Parts: sequence; C-alpha cells; structure tokens
Amino acid sequence: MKKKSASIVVVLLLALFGGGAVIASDVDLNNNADTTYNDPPIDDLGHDEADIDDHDTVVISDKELNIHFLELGNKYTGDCVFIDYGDIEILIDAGSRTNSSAAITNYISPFVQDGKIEYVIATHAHQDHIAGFYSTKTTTGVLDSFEIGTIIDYPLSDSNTATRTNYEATRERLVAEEGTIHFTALQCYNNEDGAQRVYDLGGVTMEILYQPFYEKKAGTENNYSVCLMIKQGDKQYLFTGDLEKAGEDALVDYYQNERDGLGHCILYKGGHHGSSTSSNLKLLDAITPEYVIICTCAGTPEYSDTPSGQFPTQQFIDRIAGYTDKVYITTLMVDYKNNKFESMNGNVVFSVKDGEVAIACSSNDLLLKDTDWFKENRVTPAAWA
Ligand SMILES: [Ca+2]
Ligand SMILES: [Ca+2]
Ligand SMILES: [Zn+2]
Repeated sequence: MKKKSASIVVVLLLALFGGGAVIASDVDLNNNADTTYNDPPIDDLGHDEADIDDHDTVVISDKELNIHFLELGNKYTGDCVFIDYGDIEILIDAGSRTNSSAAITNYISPFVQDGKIEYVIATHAHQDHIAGFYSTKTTTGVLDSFEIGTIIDYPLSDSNTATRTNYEATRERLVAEEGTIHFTALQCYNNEDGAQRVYDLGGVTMEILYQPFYEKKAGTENNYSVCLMIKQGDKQYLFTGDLEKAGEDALVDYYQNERDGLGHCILYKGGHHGSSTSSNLKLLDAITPEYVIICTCAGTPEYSDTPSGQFPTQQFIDRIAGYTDKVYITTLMVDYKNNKFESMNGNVVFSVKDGEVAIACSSNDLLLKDTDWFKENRVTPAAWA
C-alpha cells in the first residue's frame, strides 16, 4: 500500500471510529457489585502523524496499556493483576479464594470487550493465586467466564491440595474442549512446542523469564513462581509472584549473563505481598524499582501474629525504602475475626502516558508512608523520614 492510499485508510478509520473513540479514563474503578460502567473503555483508534512513514504499512498503535492490581472481595490476601492493552488482556493470577471470582470478573469484564482473555498466567499452585480461576457449586471461575487464549503456568509444584487439582482439571478441560493452549513457563523460556519466550503484543512485549526452580525442587512452593517482564518502549514492569529469597537470588544470578541483566524496572509488583522473605536487596539492587504495588490486606494476621511481620512487613519496608517511597497497597484489614476489611488504595491502576507514570486508585492515592495504618503500625525508615 502506498503512502497516499494509506492516508486515506487512516482518514476512513478516523471517520468511522474517531468520533466515538472515547477513552474512559474516568472509568469507575470500584468493584462493588452494584457498580455500573457507563463508559466502558473503547480502544482509541486515533491517528498519530508518526504512524505514517514511507513504509508500505500503516501502524495504528494508540492503544493504552493499563495494569490493574485488584482487590479480591474478601479479607484474604492474594494476587490478581489484570493487564489491559486494547483487545489484548493478560491476567496474572486469580486469588485469593474461590469467591473472589465474582469480584474479579465484575471488575475486568468491561475491559474484555471481545470476551477473550488472550493470556492467563498462573504463577504457582497456592490458593491465594489460583482459587478464583475455577468454578465451584456456588461460584463461576474466571476461566469459565471468558474465552481463554493461552494459559502459562508453573512447571513444578509439590502441592497436593484440592485447589491445585481443581485448577489443573479446569485448565485441562479448556485445553480439551475449548481450544485453549497451555504451556509451562519452562516451555516458553525454551521456545518449545510452539511456546514463546517473548510474546510481541504490538508495541508491548511479554517476556517469560527463567528461574532455576522451573526445573529443580524448591524448599517452598513460592519459589516455583512464574516470573515475567512486560516491556513498553524502554520501560520494564516485573512480576515475580511469591518468589522468595532463594528464587530471587537465582533469578538475578541467571540474568547476570543474559539479556544484559534484569535491568531497571519502573514498576515492580511487590513480591509475595510484601513479606519479609521477598523483595531482598539483591533483587532490588538489580531492578531499582520506582513504583511498587502490592496485592494484600495490610495488617492481616492471616500469616503472622507478630505485628511487624504482617503484610507489608517492617522488613520489606526497611528494604524498599532505600529505593522508593512510591508503595501502594490494595486492601486494609480492619477486624479479621469479624470479617471486616476496607480499601487501602483500593484497585490500583498503573499506566504510562506521554512518558509519565500515572497511578489511579479507586479509594485514594496515598503513598503507604502517608497512611494512618503505616503511622500507627510501622517504624518510618530513615529514607522516608
Ligand atoms: Ca481490553
Ligand atoms: Ca481480548
Ligand atoms: Zn501469595
């Protein structure tokens, strides 16, 4: 196609879609069941002068990349990260319990306009990461609520829970009956069997990283976590699931001689909900994170009765403070026994617009260090004073 006719195509597309292409930047981020979405986002087909050059093809790539860290509708800590890039969606985990599937599905549905989630990542076989994927007698799992393109998950697990069995049975049913493709992270890293190490999403890439516990026994299930890097232009976003120190150290060691290291990551999903065992200095030194977003219920006694060891832990805070104070937390524990919790930042949406990071939260935009919970429950590190 020559330049002139290419321009006509763009003009036609603008005429067809330009007027209606409203980006719903003010879309309601709450996931309350009674929330209505008046303006679901429509991909911007607007035209950019830079898209038209002397080549024969027209590239229309004004899609926005939005990375959502979700609240999960109950008091339990768990992970769910939804990456929305036009008609391409990536869902990393669906915790924290089976009844989280409703909160997740309600929240993400307006963004999945073609009804299909192209990529699902299940980092490891713990319920706070995979329980929302499958259906039960009373809940409809996320994997049963959308068409699912490709599932990428953990190569190894020592879990013998019903959670793992249920998730994997659902995955296998989708593969057998629905045309879903399944690869392990190791197949992806090795570019085996049609799996890819790097998925080119058009202006954005998803790279499945290697870590040695994809193929050797770990001391904890957490270290089997699938790790991936999203790249948008020169900006990198890192997701390590619940990887703990042995996994983090091995990941950093491996990449000393690969891909010029992990490199600076402007966004890092705070590892393992802000636990003391993750986000160790070796990893932080390697990625120098600027924005850290954590899916957790702050101050929950779910995993620790020691206040300083409750997510996000004092140890995590002391380490991350040397790199950034831009730390965001989804949910806040109010009264665990009586099942009371509320939004901390709420659902947190990270994006980069015109080279600048934008953070949009459904509850408030306070940094962790400025929250009442932090002031009452944590010691301020010198770097944050
Ligand atoms: Ca979308
Ligand atoms: Ca889609
Ligand atoms: Zn977890």
